[in-house]
Amino acid sequence: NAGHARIPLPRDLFQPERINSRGIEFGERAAVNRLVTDVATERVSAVPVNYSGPNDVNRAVTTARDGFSTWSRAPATERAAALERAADLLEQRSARFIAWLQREGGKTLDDCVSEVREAADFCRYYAAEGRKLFGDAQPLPGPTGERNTLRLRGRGVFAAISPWNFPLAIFMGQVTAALMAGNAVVAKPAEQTPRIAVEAVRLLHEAGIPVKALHLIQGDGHIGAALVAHRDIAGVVFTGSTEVARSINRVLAGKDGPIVPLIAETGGINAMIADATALPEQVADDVATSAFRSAGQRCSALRLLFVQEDVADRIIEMIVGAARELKIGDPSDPATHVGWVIDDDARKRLDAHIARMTREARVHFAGPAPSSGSFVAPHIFELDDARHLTEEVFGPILHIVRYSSSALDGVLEAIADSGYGLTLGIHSRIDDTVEAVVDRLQVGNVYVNRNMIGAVVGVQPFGGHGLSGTGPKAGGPHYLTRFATEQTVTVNTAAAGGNAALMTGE
Ligand code: UN1
Repeated sequence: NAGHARIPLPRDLFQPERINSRGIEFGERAAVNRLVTDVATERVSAVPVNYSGPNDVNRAVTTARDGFSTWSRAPATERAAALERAADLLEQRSARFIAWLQREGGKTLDDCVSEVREAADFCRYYAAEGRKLFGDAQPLPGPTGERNTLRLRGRGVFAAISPWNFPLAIFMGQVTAALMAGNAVVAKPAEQTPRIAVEAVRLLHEAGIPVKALHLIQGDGHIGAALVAHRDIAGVVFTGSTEVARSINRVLAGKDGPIVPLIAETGGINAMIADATALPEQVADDVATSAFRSAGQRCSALRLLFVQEDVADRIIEMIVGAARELKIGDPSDPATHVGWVIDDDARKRLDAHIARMTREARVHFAGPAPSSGSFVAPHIFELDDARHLTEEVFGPILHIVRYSSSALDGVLEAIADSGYGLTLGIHSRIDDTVEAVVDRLQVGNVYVNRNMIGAVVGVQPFGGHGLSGTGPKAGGPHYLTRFATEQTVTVNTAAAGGNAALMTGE
């Protein structure tokens, strides 16, 4: 790949001392060496990251409780203003964040640019929603002589556990929602992407979030479990696998003390249906984008395409053509479509799936991949039964199943039976078919005659049902309410000596 123009990267990016910071509570345990691939040199190097231990968790949560009492009383306008400053700072420093996302996340330039924008969108969207929801108490109807109001307030200390695939956008989305609702936060980013989280937290502190109200701890699932298990956690927001969401639920269920809500956004075996009336060129384009962009490492990504048999050969040929056009390689090269998968463990898991599919399914496409680095080439397999795909495969691997025109019901049944319900694509020019499919399936995000990734904050609120999560949807109008408790105040306005301020609602 030598010779491609590269984005100049900050020199100090990989200096270990940059990882430690005031207000960021970790380091009790000895440094753990994370293998990080430096895209500038294509060299894998070990970067020491200090993992937090149980004492760090305890210190962070205890300090955050303190931070909560002040932050939760700050006016909503002040909390919103801090989020808006964070959005401004993100935009001013987008070049640095793009560089970190590339180096630590292995993402392509397009993906990094979109992700920084999405992170800023989350800040601005939750600030705007928060001004409406957390401003004045809402008056409620009531009989004469009584005044009722409803207001939302923060719950306490929220645990925010975020994934490596959107290490900036989802991290910022979770944290800013919890903060806007008046909570203090202890955030635990994915162990694969610790550095971006450090920079994000620094930026939020600089934007005006009090250091005591926002803490960062680092580590793997053990430290996440210790955080969730802490007695003073008032809520958990999590994005990641269904399996981990279940284990969080078990930890929460086993705790003495208050009942703690979980907001979870998990995986999916996301399907697309293309019938005989679909436009083949558009299907091919949308399938390639949905299945292979971001190396398939999005929970929204397409895993399973159902194509009506009359048009299947033609459509599959066009999808293979589109896949052939994809350039896989150095994510810092602007021409690259498919960059790294996150790490070597991910590569091995995906390679094992590819080996199994190569034995058991029909291979339509097996792309070339550079021999060094954690690359997985796009693959296209055809299965004779959708039920052979039983779990989410988090990479650039597309599975196709043909169906006959009389078998659409069976297709919908297979999709429903998976138990997941995150994204769904449908390509058809028959309105009745589209309506019937949308109506039959409990799926969080449905995309008609377009690709099925890239939900825009505030425009396509994102999140699913069943094995795909609890809702409410991120980037949607109901999200913030789940981070808050509701308080109804009923005042007997006829009573003498009542509290004057409460009576007038001031
Ligand atoms: C995820 O992959 O965890 O619609 C979420 C999209 C993104 C959300 C993906 N906004 O592709």
